[in-house]
Amino acid sequence: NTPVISGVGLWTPENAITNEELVMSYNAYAEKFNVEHKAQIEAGQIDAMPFSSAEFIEKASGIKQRYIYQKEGALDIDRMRPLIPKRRDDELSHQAEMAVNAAKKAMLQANKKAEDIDVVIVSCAYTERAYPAIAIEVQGALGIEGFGFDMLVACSAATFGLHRAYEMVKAGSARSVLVINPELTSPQVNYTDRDSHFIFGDVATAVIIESEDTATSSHQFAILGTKAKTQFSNNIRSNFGYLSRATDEDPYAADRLFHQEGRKVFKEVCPMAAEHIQSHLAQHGYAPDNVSRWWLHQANINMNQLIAKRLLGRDPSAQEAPIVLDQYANTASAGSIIAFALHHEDLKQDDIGVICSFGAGYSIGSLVIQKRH
Ligand code: CO8
Repeated sequence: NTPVISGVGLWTPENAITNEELVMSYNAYAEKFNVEHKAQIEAGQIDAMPFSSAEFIEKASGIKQRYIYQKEGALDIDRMRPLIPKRRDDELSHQAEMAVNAAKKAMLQANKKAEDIDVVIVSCAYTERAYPAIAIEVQGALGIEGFGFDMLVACSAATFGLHRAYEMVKAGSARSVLVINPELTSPQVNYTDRDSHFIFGDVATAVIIESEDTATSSHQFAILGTKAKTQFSNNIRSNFGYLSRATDEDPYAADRLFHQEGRKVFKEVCPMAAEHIQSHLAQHGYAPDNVSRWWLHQANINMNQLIAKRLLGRDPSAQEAPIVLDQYANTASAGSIIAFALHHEDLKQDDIGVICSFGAGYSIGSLVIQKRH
């Protein structure tokens, strides 16, 4: 009863922001701040805001642009956050809409109808409300019986969601599981922070996992095994949460948004991820050289190259370890699934691949998969 990935869906927002547009907006904001606070800056009471640069962003991260669910507001220097219209309780929520868009594509690719699916997992870095679960709203919108639930595991939400789906199918408790990652990150980006304003983009991905006995799609990957690891770290953090109404904090304070110690993350996560992947492959009797494709978490191009180099002892080719960061930026947990969605059809029967996330938590999640046909 081997669980297989039988369909993947990628929904990309219509709007994109290039590095140049982003930097123009940030620099105008910084300049305005510096003019307005000239006296305090000159008196040494506060620091002047430094300027950002498109060249730095591309070199440090590999990002050229990012997609955004709602562009309005994000580049407005009097706002610096997207303006997303509030929806009524009787309308489909924003994240559920993103999720449904990706889910329909995955279902189509897997030849699955609503009645074939038993479970919906919505797994991402943030959900727009606590309850009812976005997954249950999506389940209702798609007309799926059975049950749904939400999971939050930051960067590893997608892989950890796939792990749960694998277990349910393997145990025979579900026929097909739909795992969706509606990553609406832009409301959590601090567009006034030079170090992080460029990192994230919005996207939704979806994957169908089912038993090999029922799978009929043209591209199927058997899941040979899953492996997860977490280790607590404050180096990537958001203090946004429901307690803030009681703690009387400024709802716009910088610590309520995504913030990180990027250098520490880089140094600590790269060796952890390489070691994790190596030991996961070894559990299945494989070495990194046996792997035809690496669908790695997409946080930073230098990170991916370093991890792949540690594993292979050489630079990976663009085909071996595809990068989608240039177009999509970091999309929290969805990055490795975007890479998989765009770069899996050319693999040959029996080729081995690794899907692996790494990041906030810290959390690492991997799947060793093998092309069936
Ligand atoms: N423009 C120009 N200069 C800049 C800019 C900029 N935009 N930003 C920083 N600089 C400057 C710095 O101030 C510094 O100057 P100085 O040397 O004078 O101090 C210099 O450039 C170098 O800065 P850094 O040392 O910070 O630069 P790095 O080369 O280390 O690159 C990165 C910075 C890109 C952040 C890099 O450290 C990195 O990618 N680290 C790992 C990041 C990572 O993996 N993060 C995980 C993200 S978490 C995640 O994936 C999901 C979380 C949940 C979702 C959240 C959704 C909102």
